[in-house]
Amino acid sequence: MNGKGITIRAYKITRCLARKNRLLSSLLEGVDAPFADPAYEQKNLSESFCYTFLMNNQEIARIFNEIADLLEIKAENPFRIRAYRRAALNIESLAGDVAETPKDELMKVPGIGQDLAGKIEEYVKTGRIQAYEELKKELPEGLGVLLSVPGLGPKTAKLLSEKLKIRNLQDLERFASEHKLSGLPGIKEKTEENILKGIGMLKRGMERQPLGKVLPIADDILERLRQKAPVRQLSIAGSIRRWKDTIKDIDILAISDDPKSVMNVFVRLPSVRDILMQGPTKSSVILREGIQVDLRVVEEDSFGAALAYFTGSKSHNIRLREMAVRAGLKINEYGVFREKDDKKVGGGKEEDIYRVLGLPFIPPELREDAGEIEAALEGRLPELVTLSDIKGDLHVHTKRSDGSHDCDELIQEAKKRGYEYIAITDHSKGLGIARGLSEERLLEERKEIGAINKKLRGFKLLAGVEVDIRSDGRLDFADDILRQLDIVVASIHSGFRQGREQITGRLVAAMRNPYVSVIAHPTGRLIGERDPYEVDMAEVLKVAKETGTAIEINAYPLRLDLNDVYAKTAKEMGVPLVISTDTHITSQFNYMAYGVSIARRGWLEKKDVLNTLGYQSLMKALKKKK
Ligand code: DGT
Ligand code: CA
Ligand code: ZN
Repeated sequence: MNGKGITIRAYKITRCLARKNRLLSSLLEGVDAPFADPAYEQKNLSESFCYTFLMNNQEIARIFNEIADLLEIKAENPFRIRAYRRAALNIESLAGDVAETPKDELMKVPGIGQDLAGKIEEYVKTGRIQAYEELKKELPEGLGVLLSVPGLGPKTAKLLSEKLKIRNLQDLERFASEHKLSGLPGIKEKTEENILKGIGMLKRGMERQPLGKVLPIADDILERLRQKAPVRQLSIAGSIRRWKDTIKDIDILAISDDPKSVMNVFVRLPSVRDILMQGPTKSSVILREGIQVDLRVVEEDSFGAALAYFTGSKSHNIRLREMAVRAGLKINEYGVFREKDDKKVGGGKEEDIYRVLGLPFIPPELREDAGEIEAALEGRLPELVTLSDIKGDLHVHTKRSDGSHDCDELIQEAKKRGYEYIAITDHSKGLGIARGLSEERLLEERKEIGAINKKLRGFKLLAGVEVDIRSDGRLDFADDILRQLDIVVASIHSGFRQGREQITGRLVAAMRNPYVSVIAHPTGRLIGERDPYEVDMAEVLKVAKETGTAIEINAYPLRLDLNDVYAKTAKEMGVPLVISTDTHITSQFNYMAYGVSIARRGWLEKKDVLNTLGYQSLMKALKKKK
């Protein structure tokens, strides 16, 4: 490890601590919100968790990616193009806000040199990057819009712009649906279909955004309200509190003796673009990012009832209200009332709602009317896995492939999170763009890991690989290589558009290999960017059970697959599961919280998740298959 690494980490820790007590820690620890269920408290986290997807970082990453696209259209130096893309990737997942990071610190981030650090500085100071503005002027108008369509690359965008003078989405949609694109060089009917799919995804993406993007924005608003508005209590509600993977809008509840002032602060927050309505008990605004935020100020003795009501889900609440009616009670957002004389019997605390119905507290992640009420009635609610149950991360990349750190740096960060082990799973040779490892480089890494393990105390590295399942269904490495490893994670990175049988067949074949331990990101989706591939998940889970192959819940906020619904099915079938972050830069270890939230929404308990096991038991579990 070098001095450089230490400075970056020291910086990140400071940032993390500064961000303590914020939304996520309150969501996880019950600091502000009255969470009664002790299993719900995911301690440990506030120390290590800090946010990614920070707004400035995201915007700069977007601009850098667009610069890369524009440079590509101009056929400029491929190294420069790659530099922009690499910098974008790393900025996106940086722990600290770039706006608050000094230039010399920025330059220690992998991929950022003098030139790009200067551009970031310029953006922070002036809100724009001159070179980017000029680049846009040089190229036809509307190219940026075309490039924002998922799956539409620079080459096609340029072609459509030049040959058909397409300048906006409406035109693109019309041309594609009238088959006026096919016939252009390189464009087939399939391309038209994909463009239409991309437009659909773009439109849907405007309606619902990934949790990983919205949560930090909500956190920022709560923090500003806490600092500037006279609030006694604040809580997030709605789908964010339930940790749904995508979010329509942000719902916030507050208690205050001076609601008017609270609302005045709220509608004037710097990130507010439009005010939809402003009243003493409810105000709604639209943020710069296009996301709506509703803030409600409620009475103290109604706070619990309002929290339950606005946390939802709607279908969960409907069930509760039906139960209440049968018990001669009435539940609404103000409290619980006796039907016969309207006497209020609860509502200050959220537990009241469940207590009056004779139910234990139901964690927000379960409130989807997916059997949780029956389970609560019968006393068989799951004891949900928590972040502090996680003992290690089984999907981690180093800079040998497309990660940004060496093993030592990863170990230090993993230890900070209280882990006992991590698995090094670099890409295999077939994945050229990710600098996938050849057999020789993999075995070299295996040797290095052996040497490091000899020196380590109380921590272990697992020697692994993320072996590519090729388009033809074969694995990238032969068995005599795979059998030398502690863990083999197999996944699909190509041939996403193959048919259902073919893709299912590839995954099944991988699982039938005795050395494959885990199937990673099993549906290939990228929320808002790429739909899942066609796959028969029931068949995949059946074979996973049969062969003893684990299925991954990938915690990367745009992946989050297996999703909650399939995670629950997998648990019921007895399929072993792992929760992994697919870390490429150390701040991404923090994504584990998102993975755990999916697991919780899938009813998983500690015993259902392999990486809650200590090192010895984990190794035993991994060997069982072979
Ligand atoms: P989303 O779509 O990500 O915003 O999901 P939610 O669950 O946050 O939905 P939202 O924002 O429409 O409403 C927040 C909560 O408020 C919802 O989970 C339940 C409650 N709620 C909203 N509208 C109604 C309604 O018409 N009837 C009932 N019973 N509850 C409602
Ligand atoms: Ca909502
Ligand atoms: Zn990976």
